[in-house]
Amino acid sequence: MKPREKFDREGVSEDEVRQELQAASSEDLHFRDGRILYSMCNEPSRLAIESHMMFIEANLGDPGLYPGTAKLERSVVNMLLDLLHGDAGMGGAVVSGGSEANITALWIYRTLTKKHRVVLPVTAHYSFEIAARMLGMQLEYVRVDEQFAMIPEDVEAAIDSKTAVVVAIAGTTEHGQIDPIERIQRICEEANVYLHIDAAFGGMVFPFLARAGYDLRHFDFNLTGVSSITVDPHKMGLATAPTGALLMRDQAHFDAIRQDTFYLSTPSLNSMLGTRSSAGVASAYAMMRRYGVEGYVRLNQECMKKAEQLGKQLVSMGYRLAIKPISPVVCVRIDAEARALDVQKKLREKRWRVSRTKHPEGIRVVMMPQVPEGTIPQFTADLHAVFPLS
Ligand code: 0PR
Repeated sequence: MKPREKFDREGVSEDEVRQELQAASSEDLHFRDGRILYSMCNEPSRLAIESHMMFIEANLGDPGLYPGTAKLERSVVNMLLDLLHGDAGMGGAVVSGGSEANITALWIYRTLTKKHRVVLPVTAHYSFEIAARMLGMQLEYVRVDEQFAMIPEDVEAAIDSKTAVVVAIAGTTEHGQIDPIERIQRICEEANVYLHIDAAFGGMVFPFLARAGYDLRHFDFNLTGVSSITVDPHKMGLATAPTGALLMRDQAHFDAIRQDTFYLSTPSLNSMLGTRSSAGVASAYAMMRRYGVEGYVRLNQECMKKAEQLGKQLVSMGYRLAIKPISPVVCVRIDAEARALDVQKKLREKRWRVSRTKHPEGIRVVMMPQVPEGTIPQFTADLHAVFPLS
């Protein structure tokens, strides 16, 4: 399909519009085809889509018109706070995703502290780069250890009188690793510095895996030094996109970004965006109510089983993993960037979509719920064909 060049004077029939949309969609990849192996998003279920559609016109940017939707938002925030050992007295907002949540968190800490330095690991998601560029903040990257987790001593050394916030990650984009947050939060408490946790991916993975008996590092509000958490229902939470959340230990911290909106149904707002999709809020609510904690435990156990199977198979074939998977993210080391690019390209020719990692060089897949059962033997055979070990 060629992109249209003009906005025609007259409209066309609904059928013509449908055909054009169909043509565009047929060029897209779809989760149902089972070839997207690196996405952290999910294939929405019928209930997620239904609830999304039911709230398609609501706008949380003007919550006075949509009190029912606003209650759903508070319910989603409260359920997430409960999951992450917070309480209903804490604050939170549903936002468009992990990027907006991370940018908003840094905006809040920049405003509260009037400081501009951010201490974070080299494995941090690129949304922190965006935040720093938008907010005039300076990123102080600290090293990670051989397991790609932050080194607490380096965090301690990097904090100074200009530090606005320390960022640590529960579920890194590249490896699904958890930083040693228990130790980092102690350092932050002693230094009297805010600590933001990016659990965009891990927030709806690790609490459930922990309940299933996995021995994992702690990262949530149970740790008193944790000031805020990003968590995305549109990843393992099974909500439709765009749906992320920013949870704040101190609800009043949202006041730092409060904006007067005198002509709307509420006098002020405390989010980055004006018009805000409410459809994701509804689908997050629907999926969390439908699954319950135990439903997510089973879902995450299944994904983890697939990741462990894949990891075992790769190791038995002689490949080296970056880390033993602790979440459904699996990374295969490849010695050089050019080689990793080549493997990625050749896998693409075999219709697989995987992404690359930088720390260390490699390729990465994520065993999300929509990845079909039969993927592991097919994928590993194709990987072996394009990346044979000498
Ligand atoms: N924090 C972490 C740890 C993340 O992994 C991500 C995104 C974000 C923040 C930002 O979240 P949003 O993308 O919701 O703003 N992680 C995935 C990634 O960058 C997102 C993704 C999903 C990318 C599907 C591509 C894709 O096809 O890999």
